[in-house]
Amino acid sequence: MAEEVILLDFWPSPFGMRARIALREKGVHFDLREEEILSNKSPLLLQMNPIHKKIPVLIHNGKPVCESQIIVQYIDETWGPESPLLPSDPYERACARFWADYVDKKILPGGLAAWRSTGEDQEAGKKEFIEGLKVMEGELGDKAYFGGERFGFLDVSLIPFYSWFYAIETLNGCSIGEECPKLVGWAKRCMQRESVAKSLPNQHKVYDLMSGSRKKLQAQ
Ligand SMILES: N[C@@H](CCC(=O)N[C@@H](CS)C(=O)NCC(=O)O)C(=O)O
Repeated sequence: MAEEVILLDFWPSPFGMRARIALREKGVHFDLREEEILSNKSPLLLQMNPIHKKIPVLIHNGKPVCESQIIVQYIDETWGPESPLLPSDPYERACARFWADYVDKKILPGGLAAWRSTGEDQEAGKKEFIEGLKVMEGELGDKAYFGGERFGFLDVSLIPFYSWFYAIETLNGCSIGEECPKLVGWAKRCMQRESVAKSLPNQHKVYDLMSGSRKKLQAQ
């Protein structure tokens, strides 16, 4: 029986991008279903993720897997063992998971505050976002990818935020390229992969969305 793989998604979501990249890295054919996440969640989404009611949800032969980092690990364990995303060494695997968690705890909230807040909170958000990226740049060092020569789990976790860079820079008057040149070099390297290039939206489209929703929030 043919496998059925459905991804409930929303185009600007960095979490959705992780799942898209991982599926494409593994060469899995999937049915991408765009959700109207802000205004009209589908009955399928509510049924498949009744706890959080959020995308992404991967539905594999009718069974849902939720939460982007868990989805990427599920994809890694289910398909393409010859091209693993997570390292085989348990300690290196633990480190990759630690840093992916750091991305969600530091870079995500910083980026959200730099996007949605104003005044001091916006400035603090921008600082947190850039500080987090600098820490990640230190972790990258001189390697091609976070795991060394191979594109892997931590690259998948962080690269979606590259699609936010132009918007964060424009809304906050900063240059991430000047602050983190090696990290931007890494991001450009990742963008040469088809899996990544196909999964990240255009940075100007993300800017339009962010600046539009920012104006709406400020008008409230
Ligand atoms: N921790 C979740 C976060 C997922 C998430 O926040 N998804 C957003 C879209 S970017 C969503 O579905 N929001 C709908 C809502 O909050 O109601 C993950 O890693 O998958």
